[in-house]
Amino acid sequence: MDMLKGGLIGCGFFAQNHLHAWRDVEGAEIVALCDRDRARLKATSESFGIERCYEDAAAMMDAEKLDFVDIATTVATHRSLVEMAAARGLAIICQKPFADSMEDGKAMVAAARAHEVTLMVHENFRWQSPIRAVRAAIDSGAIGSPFWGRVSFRSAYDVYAAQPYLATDERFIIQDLGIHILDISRFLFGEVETLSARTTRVNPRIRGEDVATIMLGHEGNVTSIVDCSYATKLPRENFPETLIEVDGSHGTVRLGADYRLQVHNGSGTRETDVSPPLLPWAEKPWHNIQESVFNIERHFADCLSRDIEPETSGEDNLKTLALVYAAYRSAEEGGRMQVPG
Ligand code: NAD
Ligand code: 89V
Repeated sequence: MDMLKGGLIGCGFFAQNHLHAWRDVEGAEIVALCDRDRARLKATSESFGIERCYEDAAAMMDAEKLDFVDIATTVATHRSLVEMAAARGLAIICQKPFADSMEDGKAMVAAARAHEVTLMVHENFRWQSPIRAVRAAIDSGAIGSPFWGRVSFRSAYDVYAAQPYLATDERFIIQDLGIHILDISRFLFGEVETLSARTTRVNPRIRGEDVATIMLGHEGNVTSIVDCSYATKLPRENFPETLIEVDGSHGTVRLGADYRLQVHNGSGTRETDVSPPLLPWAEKPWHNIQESVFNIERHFADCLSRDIEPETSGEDNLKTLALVYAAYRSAEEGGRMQVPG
């Protein structure tokens, strides 16, 4: 099979993880880089030995023979870059948050459909191996039918140092982090019929909300709580671990700190260590997220080579995006129930 050739757009903080992971993905490689910031482009080119560099994305797409683009810019540029790539018949993997509005998200999905190109969202948290282990425990039937869940991310880690836009954007935790946690809840408990949210800002030095608590009513009468905070000062910092509780008709699953997975039912309690591997280029505590970047990129390459729809396709991600916007609407109305859409 021919090697899939990709061009990466946006050589900022998180793209460095993309590039490390692409080196390990069989059957795909990044052959060209683009960033409108010349210094970042040069530094990334030197770090990864990728010599074909562009300051303009359209110029890169027109000059290079690419199969796909990897969009690692912040959200404001996603729609124009996705439409540009789709019009040229290129497959696309695009970072989260996929879109700034439902309208933009739907337009991107429509563009990909019109040009018959694969569009996948880099919604990577559900690709973390501890999260996959929770899903496998549920799917094994060990706890019967889930009826309640909690997906929780609480931290006081200084995320603003590496990602300064998180402190200055009008909206913060639901759009940046809650989007992952809501997606995990969809992944574990199914599609959402109703939602209610409350938010607050604790840190006076940032613009948006840094705490959100969201109650979701899923199809099949499952209820879940998604709670996120970047204002929670714990004795032990868990960043960037997502902690999970699932109650089922025959037992319970708990994903606790330090990646301890506990499955309990009438036969007893089984505890396992589901720590993600520390990839050679990764560093703690980010290794959990970094491993999921490799997993999602490998999935994208696999879908392209087999011509199948990715799990976190643009179309799928519109359902997660709808939860984000419903959560903001609900919070603006003091927690009133919303139907996502
Ligand atoms: P960043 O600001 O560090 O990097 C973005 C880069 O894109 C900058 O270098 C900028 O010059 C470049 N850029 C912007 N528009 C461009 C354009 N039109 N053409 C060429 N280059 C352009 O941002 P970041 O922290 O790396 O975040 C990038 C995206 O990754 C965001 O959407 C963020 O939410 C996401 N992110 C995802 C995860 C995850 O786990 N999935 C983690 C962190 C960040
Ligand atoms: O994963 C992310 O999207 C990051 C962070 C973990 C800091 O929220 O922005």
